[in-house]
Amino acid sequence: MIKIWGRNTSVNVQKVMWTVGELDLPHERIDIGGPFGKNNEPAYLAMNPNGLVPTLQEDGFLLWESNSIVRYLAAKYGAGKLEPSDLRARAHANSWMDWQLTVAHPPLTPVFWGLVRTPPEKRDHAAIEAGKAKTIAVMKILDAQLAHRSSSVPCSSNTCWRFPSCECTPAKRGSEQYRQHRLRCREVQPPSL
Ligand SMILES: N[C@@H](CCC(=O)N[C@@H](CS)C(=O)NCC(=O)O)C(=O)O
Repeated sequence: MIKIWGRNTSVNVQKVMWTVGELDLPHERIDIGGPFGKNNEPAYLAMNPNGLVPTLQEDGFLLWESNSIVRYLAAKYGAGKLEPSDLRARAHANSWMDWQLTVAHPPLTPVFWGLVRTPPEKRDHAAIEAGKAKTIAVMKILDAQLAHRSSSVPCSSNTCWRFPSCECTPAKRGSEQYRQHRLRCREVQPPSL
């Protein structure tokens, strides 16, 4: 049985849970980190010396770094599907994953923490504005790249609600099929429609 250690409010845990959901893998997720704490206790540090979430545990095998976990699960359980068998297609997927972690995510952190997790009187507005400007610049890169390829996501995918550009029409989104998609997303609740 696969165990995922990490609170489901963590974006890095969420990407692993999304993968677990896509592959429909039996699993257990254990709340740790954030308000749950325990991630800096010796027992957890023995699994992940960084004291961060997520950590994957599968029998005696331990793995940390969210992208590495996603790649491991995709390779083991989604070869040729979630993990492209074409090496160049896989390399492109890997490059966007690395881009997300190293380019897109860092400037978003001060914006998210400043606006969502910090009370108004304690906000560092300069840091929020700088992060916002950088995030907009970075998202323009993504936008320009997506302009050159099909951005529609097949309606058969249980990921559809996560993509604003999904080919699902509002009518389809109200359908039983779409409701079933949403139900399959067990760990992360979809936004209200
Ligand atoms: N590069 C790491 C970053 C992991 C990370 O920064 N995790 C954050 C949550 S998103 C964390 O563990 N924060 C401490 C906590 O939750 O207590 C990864 O992708 O797994």
